Amino acid sequence: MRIVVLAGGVGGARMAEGFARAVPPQDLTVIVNTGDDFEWHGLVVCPDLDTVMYTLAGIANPETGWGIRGDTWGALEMLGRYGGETWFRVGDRDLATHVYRTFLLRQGLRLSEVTARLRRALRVEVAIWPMSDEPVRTIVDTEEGPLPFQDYFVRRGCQPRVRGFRWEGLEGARLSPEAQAALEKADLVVIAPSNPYVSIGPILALPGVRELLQDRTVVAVSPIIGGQALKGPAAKMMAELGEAPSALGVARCYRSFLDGFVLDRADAALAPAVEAMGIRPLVTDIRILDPAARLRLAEEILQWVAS
Ligand code: FO1
Repeated sequence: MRIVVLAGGVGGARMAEGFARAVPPQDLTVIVNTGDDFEWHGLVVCPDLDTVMYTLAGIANPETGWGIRGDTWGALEMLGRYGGETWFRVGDRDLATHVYRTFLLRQGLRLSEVTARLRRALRVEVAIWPMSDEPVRTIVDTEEGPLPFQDYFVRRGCQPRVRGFRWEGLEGARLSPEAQAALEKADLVVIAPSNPYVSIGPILALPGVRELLQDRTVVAVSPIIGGQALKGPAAKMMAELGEAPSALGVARCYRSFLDGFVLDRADAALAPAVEAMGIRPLVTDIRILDPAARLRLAEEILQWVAS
């Protein structure tokens, strides 16, 4: 069975790791959001791609979910001494990823090719593809005006109230050819427990993706439990956009193409409403903080889809 996981950052990486433990590497492809990407002191940083890659390579920082375990901060300290901005914390080893990625991109390689080189060097056998080779940048429209995603997320700590989202570069962007091929061949597409607006939203906004998903078996895992996001600002964003922050609201975002929806036991009471949308619910434990839980959830989803 060929599985494609659509992923954002930490939640996406955790779900991808569960499937990476459950199936042979050639059966799994992870398509990753690049709307969070930005230029940092002249370097191309792709936080979600790196979070997925470091997690599958077994070198992710377990405390933050992003960055590299045991990384040091010498370069960042030095940048600060020069008066450079240091609110986005790049560790010394992580820095090498951005240096080498930028170097390869400047040589003319596509982001997909660069990503394949990096993950293979880290002995990651699972294919990880950026959603697009063209830059797409999430802009968060807030009550204080438009903010580039990392400015909103890291520098402002998600404080400004959200009014909506836009994607710069979307007009000229398309699904990367590798991601497109994987989706076309997929027997099962799993939408990871990632933020539906800023992690999965950019992937779905690319031309043709929603149409492709309508022809496939698609299940999504809720990033919300009991009205609270597993990680990050998803629940806060939903509330500010006038949507009740709940797993049901997430299912609604995907309803036009969704076949199944995985929600937590704490939200079991929402299952009938999911079913009423014509979507099969699976109620289980969706907290996947450790590798064993990630594998267990992936296996449960596979058994459920097969049944
Ligand atoms: N998130 C933070 O909250 N603070 C940081 O300083 C930070 C640095 C960082 C460096 C590299 C990287 O790959 C990710 C980093 N992140 C940081 C996480 C990142 O902003 C978010 O995980 C995603 O963009 C949201 O999915």
